[in-house]
This record gives sequence, C-alpha cells and structure tokens, in this order.
Amino acid sequence: MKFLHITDTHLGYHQYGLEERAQDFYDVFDEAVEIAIENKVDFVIHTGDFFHTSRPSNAVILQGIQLVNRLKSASIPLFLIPGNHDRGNRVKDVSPLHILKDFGANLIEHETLEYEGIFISGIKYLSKIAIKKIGSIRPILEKFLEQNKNGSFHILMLHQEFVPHFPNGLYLSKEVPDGFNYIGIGHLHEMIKPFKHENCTVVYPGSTEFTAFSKNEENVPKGVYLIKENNGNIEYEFIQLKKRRPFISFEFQEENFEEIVKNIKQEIEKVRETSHKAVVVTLKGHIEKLSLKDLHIILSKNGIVQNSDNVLHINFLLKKKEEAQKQKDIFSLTSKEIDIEKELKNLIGDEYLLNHVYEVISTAKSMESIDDFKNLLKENPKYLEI
Ligand SMILES: [Mn+2]
Repeated sequence: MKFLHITDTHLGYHQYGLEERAQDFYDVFDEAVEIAIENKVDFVIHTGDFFHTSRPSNAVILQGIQLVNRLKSASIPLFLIPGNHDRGNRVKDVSPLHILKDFGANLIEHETLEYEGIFISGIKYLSKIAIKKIGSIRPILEKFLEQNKNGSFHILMLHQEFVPHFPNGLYLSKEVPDGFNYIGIGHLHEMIKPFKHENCTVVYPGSTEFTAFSKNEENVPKGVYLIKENNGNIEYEFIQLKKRRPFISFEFQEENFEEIVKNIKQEIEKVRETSHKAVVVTLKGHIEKLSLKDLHIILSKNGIVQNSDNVLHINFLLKKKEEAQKQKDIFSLTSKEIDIEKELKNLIGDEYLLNHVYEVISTAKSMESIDDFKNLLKENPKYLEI
C-alpha cells in the first residue's frame, strides 16, 4: 500500500498581498497532486489548512475543486481534516472543505473511516480553548481504536500544537494511545524527520510553500511524504517540491548595507540558475539614519528591484534602534500567553466574548505582518462580528 501525505497547502494565501504568491501556493499543491498521480498512490491524506482561510474566494474554491477533481479522475481518493485556518468556526460557519466533499473528497472531522481494509481516523483542529473544555483528546482517540477490532493498519490525522514545537502544546505521549500505525500531523510548517512514538510512525511533512508561520521555516525544504507500507513496515520518502518560490534572507547593519547588497545580488543570480521563479528577498536589520526609501535606492543601483525578472518582492523586517528595545519589551510581555488570558478574563467577564477576543489575538500573533492581518480582516469582514 502506498499513499501520499500532504499538509498545510494554504491555498489562496496572497502573501505580501501578491497575486503571484497566491499562484505559488496553487503551483506547489498542483505539483503535489502530480506526484501522487505519477507514483500511482492508493490514496492521499491531507492534514489540514487546505485553504488559507475559512472564506476562500470563489476563484480559490474553484482551484480547490480542480485539484480534487484531478485526483478523482486518477481514481485516487483524498482524505482530509480541517486545520485552524479552514475549520470554519471563526465565521460561525462550516468548513469550506464541505464544498469539496460534494466533489468526492472524504472529509473527516471527528470520525473513523474504513477504506479497503485500512482505518483512517482524524479530528479537525481543536483550539486551546476547546481542548481546555474537553480536557484531553485521548478518550476520542481510544474510541477510534476500539472501532478497529481486527487491528488493521490504522492512520490518525491531526492538526494540533504539540510539544516541543509549540509551547503549552499537547504531549504526544499523554494524548495519543498506542495502537495507531501512522500519525500524520499538520499545523507545524517545518518538515520534521519521521520518528517513532511507541510502535507508531509520526510524520510532519510541513507546509508546501513558505509561510513564515514558524520560526525556522526558512531553513527547511518544502515537500510531501510518500509512504510505502508492507506488512506493517513503513518506508518513507520526502519529495521536495520544485515549483516553490525561492526565498533568500539576509541580516544587515546600517553600516554594512552596501556591502551586503553585493552578496544579495550574487545569491539572487545563483538561485535563479536553478529556479524559473523570481526570488523573494527578506532583509532584516536596524536602521537609524537611512530610510526605507534609501535602502531601495541602494538596492536598485545594484539592479535589485521588486517586480523585476529576478526579484518578485523585497520584504523588509526593519526596526529603528530605539524601537528595537521597545519591541523587545512587547515581545517579552506577549510570550507569557497564560498571563494574557488571565488579564483578558479580568477585563472581559463574558466567556463567549473572551474566547472570541482571544482567538482574534492568537490569529494576529500568527500573522507575519500587520498587512497580512489587515488582509485577513478585509477578506473576512465577519471575523470581527460577535
Ligand atoms: Mn498551517
């Protein structure tokens, strides 16, 4: 038996507000579907965040349907769970994945399906608040295992925060009972090399494109896992996606900026030898005397211009020196997540309202920039409705 594990495709994510970036997310998802077809897999599992938002545009829904239809025409079933981005409850609605169900996708929100003698279980993303309410997901998973009376090969699909990748996350050892053969986990955008938990193989493929939702994303390849199972033995192969957008990132000091620009130029040329896509350049640094405009002028003197053949976008993560210290203070405040919740509880008595505000803040924290958050609000005006 052979299957492909894809996760966190974030279809419809207009990163930096760019149409090209939305196309990139489609391109790599399409490439993943192509890998499934080429390898003649028996089925595909997708562990959440198929769409970037719970309210994808009509055009993005159509893209999703196209991808599902490609698998369907190749007679490859697709099993999927909603992630935090597309689970639907932010807008008090069902997940947009319900639309894909009508096109043959097997949506799993809280159940076990049997497919050709294999058991596939999954739970949609549960927020920290939801987990607090139910205490643990273990009893749910135990019920899934009970249904598999003959001990057939059993896949579990999850989209949750787990320790050590997320502070205050769940513990695999505590939450997941022994008995599953394969646990596929979404949510973490970095690929993690598969490991054993009890007798089970745990796989995190990471997102298919660069999102910067997790700190170390820059340093890991993007891809999907091809899984081969033979008599209970699992072999896995990470297949890198070639259509991903190349990203390079540099740190600089104001004093050495001109020097670094030469390195950036060289790096862009090197990357362009192997990628047909223009590069996104991220520049992190502190400025005092220079303005953003000055930086752009220096870059353009060296032929580094946004929206050109070689460079799609220049993403500045800048801090003015005195602001850097201020920022640091803010970060040290927000890192104490539990305290924030406590403070909010004091401020907002109503539990329903509190949960809503907390979710808005958590989402804001997961955004890369204020523009991303503004876009999310623009795309989902109902998000702020109570
Ligand atoms: Mn995700």
